[in-house]
Amino acid sequence: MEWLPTPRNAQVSSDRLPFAGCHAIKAPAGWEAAFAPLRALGEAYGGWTAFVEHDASLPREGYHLAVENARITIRAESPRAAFYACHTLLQAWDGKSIPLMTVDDHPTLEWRGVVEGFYGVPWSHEARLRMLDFMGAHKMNIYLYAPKDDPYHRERWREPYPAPDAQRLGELIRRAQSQFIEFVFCISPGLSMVYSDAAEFERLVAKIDAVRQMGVRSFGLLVDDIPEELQHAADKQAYHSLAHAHADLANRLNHWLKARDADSWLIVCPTFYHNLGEPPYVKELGERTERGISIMWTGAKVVSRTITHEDAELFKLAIRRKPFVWDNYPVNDYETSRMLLGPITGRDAETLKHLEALVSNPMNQAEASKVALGTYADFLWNAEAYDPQRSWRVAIAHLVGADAAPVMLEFCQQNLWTRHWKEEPPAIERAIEEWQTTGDNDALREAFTQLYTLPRRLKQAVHNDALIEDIEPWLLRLELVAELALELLDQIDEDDLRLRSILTRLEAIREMNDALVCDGWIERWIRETVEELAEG
Ligand code: 14T
Repeated sequence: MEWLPTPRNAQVSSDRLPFAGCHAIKAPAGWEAAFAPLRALGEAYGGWTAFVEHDASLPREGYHLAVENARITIRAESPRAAFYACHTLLQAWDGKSIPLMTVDDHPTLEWRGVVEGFYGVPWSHEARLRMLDFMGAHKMNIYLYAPKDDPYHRERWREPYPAPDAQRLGELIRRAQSQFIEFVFCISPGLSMVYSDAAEFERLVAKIDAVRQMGVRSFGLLVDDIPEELQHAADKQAYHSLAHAHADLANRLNHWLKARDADSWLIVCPTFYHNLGEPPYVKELGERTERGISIMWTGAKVVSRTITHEDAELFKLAIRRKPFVWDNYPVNDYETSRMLLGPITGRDAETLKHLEALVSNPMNQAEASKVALGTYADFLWNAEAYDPQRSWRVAIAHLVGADAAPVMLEFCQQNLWTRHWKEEPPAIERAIEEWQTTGDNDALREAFTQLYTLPRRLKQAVHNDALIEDIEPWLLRLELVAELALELLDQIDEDDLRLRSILTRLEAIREMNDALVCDGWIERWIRETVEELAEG
């Protein structure tokens, strides 16, 4: 079974029964939204009835699902848990039949999700709506709205959203609700706010109140990537330190929120968000910030290749609460020529024990981010059983379908590197090394041909247009550089070197598009080979 995330405990029979939806769903009052995914199949005639029951003894978000002869029973801890049971059921359905099975399931980590927190072009409204659906279907339960380059989020934080933006925001909030996702509206006032000024606080809460009125109860106060010292004379007067100012603002905002809704939630992203708790700022923030306010952390680095449980324990000690992890993978805003299409690794079940939440900061390319995000959904739900390679395959299959999965995997394998995120060198590096010792042009031609045909094979197989649009520059670049590498091999074989023209074409490719594939190995091979041939 290609479930994503992997259920904790599933007994699946080889017996399958035809299934075309339910003709009746019996559930507790008020739980209607939880089985919308089942209802979406339509009301089918014939045997199937779903019985949904509330079971408060189950773990948080836990559910029990049984598919027996023509009868589905779901026991769930909450409507959200019932919603997840429906998705487990739907993932087991092949469009015609469903296996007899029982599933017992609940998540490893309480809060699992996405922070749209990168620099550069924010996701489109459509991409966000699709992302929320994707998250719900993969049992992720929290989305932080924090695109750095939404002007009303950071630069012009004081100004209200214009009506059309506010309307789209409302639509996002409703979509998140329908997917049982906690919508967290974040604001980044730290570039200009005078923290001690009462009028500034009023502006901040006016902005937040408008979003609160749309049904949001969770907010993020982000003061990352701002000057590391207090900027305004009034603040230097009022506060001993930056941490003092931030804690005071967070506490005031939290009181304001709690006075309006006891279930509100405030999450703070500190200025020093990557360390092991040693900066005085972090300790002071931890001391002064009231309990119940969450504090974010990216691990020991901005982009943390690993986040160990030792790291998490140190930061936890400093801030006096479990860190809320803002995980900077697969974000590519710091190196936009690259894509990150590998599974999440470098965090484990032990790490999660010390965390309150973990949200992934993805790429500007929303659809392509779903490869990594699918593996996050799996890891965060069932960390004990997490196998990155299996998860990777399944995440890809969910995104492009089983038939296109092998070719998409081939492409993903070429896009695993950035300055901060390193994997083993790509396979083409081995092929090049071998060629250097054997001089076997045919073997290398074979390897380049695979890469040259990959974009075309991928476009034939993958019918997800948004995904193709996301990766188009990388497909184009791969095709062109692999083609040029093949041309150079031909020139060598035919003893007909036109090196100047090779270099001119390479330059033209670079000028038209700055996407980098295979960690730049093909281009390097062309350049170095041309140089050697020119010398020799
Ligand atoms: F808030 C943080 F947790 C955080 O990670 N902030 C930004 C984030 O918006 C960005 O997407 C991410 C990856 O580039 O890193 C942070 O931004 C930085 C970090 C730096 F070290 C921007 C410039 C830096 F020098």
